[in-house]
Amino acid sequence: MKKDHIVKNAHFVQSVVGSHNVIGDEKPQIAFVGRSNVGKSSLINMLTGQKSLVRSSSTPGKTQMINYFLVNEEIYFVDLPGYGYAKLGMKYREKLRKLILWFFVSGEVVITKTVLIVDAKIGLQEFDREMIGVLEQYNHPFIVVANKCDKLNQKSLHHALVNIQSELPEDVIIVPASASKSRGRQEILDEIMSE
Ligand SMILES: Nc1nc2c(ncn2[C@@H]2O[C@H](COP(=O)(O)OP(=O)(O)OP(=O)(O)O)[C@@H](O)[C@H]2O)c(=O)[nH]1
Ligand SMILES: [Mg+2]
Repeated sequence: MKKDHIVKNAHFVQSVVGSHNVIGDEKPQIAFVGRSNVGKSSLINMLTGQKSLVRSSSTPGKTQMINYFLVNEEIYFVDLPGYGYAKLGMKYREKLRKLILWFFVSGEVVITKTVLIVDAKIGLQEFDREMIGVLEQYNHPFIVVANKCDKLNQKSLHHALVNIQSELPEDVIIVPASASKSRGRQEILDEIMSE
């Protein structure tokens, strides 16, 4: 029987700018990655059951650093910068894209599992496809979370999920979720916290 994974406690550890000082201790790391504004920070708050563990905001582009949270004193949730916030300017956006890719390809960080978050209504975009390519190439196990599914009715959500799934490798699961409505919480925790 599959056991329900629970979050007993979670706290902020540190923010890291650029690739220096990323945490490389022996604890497993779960990476949360996705385009700006898809709800990465909100999802971490929802999963940890702490409303304001991570700053999420109506202003996208909020997360420009790598933020580490320690869950149950044993596993890191890593909130990566959001990709593609237009107001940041081309050069800076490109810098963040390189930093995100570095995180997955450098081999300096041991990532146990990656959560690629997409907006259910928008579906996969160019950056998501690039991420999927990199995750596959480097053999990083990942799941896709289709967030903000509260914005779609059941029929549209079904279509959206089928569309996204059709572009994913067969063994990759997709979890419909809503950070605002706490939907998908247990399923995601079970996927990312099982060893
Ligand atoms: N309707 C709805 N809105 C959501 C959901 N999750 C997040 N939001 C909203 O989307 C906006 C962006 O959320 P964030 O959590 O800051 O997104 P992010 O991916 O961390 O953004 P960056 O830090 O810019 O990369 C906020 O206004 C959230 O309230 C959801 O499940 N449903
Ligand atoms: Mg954020």
